[in-house]
Amino acid sequence: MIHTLTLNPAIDRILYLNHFEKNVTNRIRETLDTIGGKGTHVSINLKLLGQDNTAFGICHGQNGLRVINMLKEYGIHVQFQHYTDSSRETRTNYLLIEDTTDCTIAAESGVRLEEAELSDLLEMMGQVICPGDYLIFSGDASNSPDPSIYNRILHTFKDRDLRIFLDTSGKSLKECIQEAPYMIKPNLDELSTLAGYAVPNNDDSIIKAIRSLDPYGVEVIAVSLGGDGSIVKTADGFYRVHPPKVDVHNTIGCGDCFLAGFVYGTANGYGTEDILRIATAVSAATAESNISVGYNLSRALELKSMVTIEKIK
Ligand code: TA6
Repeated sequence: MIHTLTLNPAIDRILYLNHFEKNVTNRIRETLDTIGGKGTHVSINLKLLGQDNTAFGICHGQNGLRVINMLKEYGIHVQFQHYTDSSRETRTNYLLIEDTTDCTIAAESGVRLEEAELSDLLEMMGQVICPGDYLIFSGDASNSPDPSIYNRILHTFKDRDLRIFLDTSGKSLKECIQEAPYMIKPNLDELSTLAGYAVPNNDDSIIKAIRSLDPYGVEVIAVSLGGDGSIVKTADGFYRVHPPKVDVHNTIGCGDCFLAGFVYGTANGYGTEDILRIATAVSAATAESNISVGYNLSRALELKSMVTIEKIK
């Protein structure tokens, strides 16, 4: 079984405007609320591929209820701890999407979690997770009182031989990589943080930085380069992946969708190139959508044949 974990879910409030300019009044043309938080997005994108999965998480108040209901609408097994006991509300993230397709996110810090809430979550996860399952840690965890929360979860379920996919940033990424997750998906900034220097944006420098992470024993490192595709280290070597040219409406959520495609291909026994092909195609199809989660599946399948993959090392 595949499970995602979202410790800091959100409502994504999408603000469409012609152009965003600092220090002036910007007029919003249209707004739209959808579900936010990287783990919830991975769950939905997996489900759109036909892959059953469980979404674990913690949420609060009315926004939390909306998050749960949106996940249920997709037919996902929802295992969220929902608290209504105080004035705490699951966060709202503001996504500014301009006509130029430039995107900016202003993310709230989210509800500060309590130790008891984390304990409840761990207990619930313990009842659901089985040996050999896939667990996807996705998104911000800076709202946790325990900065090593992902590590703690891994220690708790050490005997269950889980396959861990990690897509986070900051301290959680630096801490959790120590536990040798199966896959990480850093962008260039996150790779620079891990490598300890500013990695220049060219293939050779990126490969060198990925190699510097060898001591951590992470099998797959997929460095996302936005519209320029990705460079991916796998057990078979390094690959340069070029996405198809698409009519981009918004790039928010493409990384979550890449991860969902990668997990889907891996769970369904695809070879490396086919995994990269499906991950890149669903991600490109997401860029064609004007919201932050979801894509047209038949379009994604059509785009698969337009992904170019080179084995580079
Ligand atoms: O990748 C897009 C997204 O999942 C949006 O839903 C947005 O709310 C944001 O990322 C949340 O990211 P964070 O790192 O704060 O968990």
